[in-house]
Amino acid sequence: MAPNISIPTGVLHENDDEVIAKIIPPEVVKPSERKLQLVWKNIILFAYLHIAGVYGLYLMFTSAKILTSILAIILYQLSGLGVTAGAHRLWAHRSYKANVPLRLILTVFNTLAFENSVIEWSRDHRVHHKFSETDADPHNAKRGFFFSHVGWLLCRKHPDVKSKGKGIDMSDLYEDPILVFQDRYYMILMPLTCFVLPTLAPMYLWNETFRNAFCVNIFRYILTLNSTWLVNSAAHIYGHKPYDRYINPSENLTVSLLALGEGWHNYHHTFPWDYKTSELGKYSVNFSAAFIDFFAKIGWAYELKTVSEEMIRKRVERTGDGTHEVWGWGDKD
Ligand code: ST9
Ligand code: ZN
Ligand code: ZN
Repeated sequence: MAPNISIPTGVLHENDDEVIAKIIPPEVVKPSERKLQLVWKNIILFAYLHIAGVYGLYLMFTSAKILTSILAIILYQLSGLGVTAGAHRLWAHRSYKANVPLRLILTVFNTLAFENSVIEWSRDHRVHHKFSETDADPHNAKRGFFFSHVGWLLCRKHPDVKSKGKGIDMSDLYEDPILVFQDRYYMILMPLTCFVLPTLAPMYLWNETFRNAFCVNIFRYILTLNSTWLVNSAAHIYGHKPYDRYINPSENLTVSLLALGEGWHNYHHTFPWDYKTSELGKYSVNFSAAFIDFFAKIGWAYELKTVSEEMIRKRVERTGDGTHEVWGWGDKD
């Protein structure tokens, strides 16, 4: 039976592993057996969504109106920001603060993305960083590309995720009434925001057919999903490690392009509190950083956390794989 361990931080720091090793008794960390309990409801749902989504992509090039496709691309970006600038950088890592209007906007964008409520998403993500690539990591990349990409959503979680996850402090998110509201009414808000409204809008605003409006929106949804999942799979497997060669997360340009700047994953796992999740110049393949910077300019986002050049340089020298200078990771644009 695992003890109820309280790890007193929602914000993750460089030496967390050492702290955890001291807090958690060794017997709790013992490798346990992996019993695969498939969740057929999810397997059928995701299979259906992917078939409908691919058909939606076909319709975009054949019968859908151009406005329907433009809307899908815009919603992909907005829902993506709800995950990157919202669930990930603002809430899971607290890498900056946001006023009420911005938190409301990000909550709407996040609900459009249907990646579970911010509270549930952040709990899994904090567990992912704390226990990265162990059985307690919900999408442990050591179990292969498929498991870390989507497989983890198709089966019951490993018992270590639940036992060790209990120690994650989530009180900061439960103090935000916007997030509590989203979590409580998720099963009403999510279907309306992610599926119903984006299907009805093209039908009523420019006379799109139901089939085109529905399937193109499903394509938009699975595009955001797969772009997000690639951070857990591809960016934990492929790419350079200029900041820490001892971990698997890597710098991956393709993932960054698809995931609005979230593919710079070696940097992110090394310095998880940086609101940019990368060292790169603000706007080069990091739309999410540009978005946060814009709101910082108008005063809606504030207390943006970052990492000093000195700290990065020291870390690169100490643990980097030697590609930092070769690839110009530190260049400003
Ligand atoms: C989706 C999420 O796709 C994707 C997240 C990706 C994260 C990526 C991060 C990378 C960085 C950011 C990049 C962004 C890029 C964006 C680009 C955009 C262009 N700690 O979960 P349950 C306990 S979602 C502590 O049901 P099962 C807890 O007591 C897709 N405790 O486990 C819980 O009860 P409660 C749509 C935990 O039964 C209880 O266990 N959503 C933790 O094993 C049961 O929890 C879906 O399809 C924890 N971490 O089921 C839904 N976890 O919650 C999919 C659990 O009441 N999910 N507990 O406290 C499910 O159906 C289920 O979760 C399951 C596991 C079948 C997978
Ligand atoms: Zn990761
Ligand atoms: Zn993170």
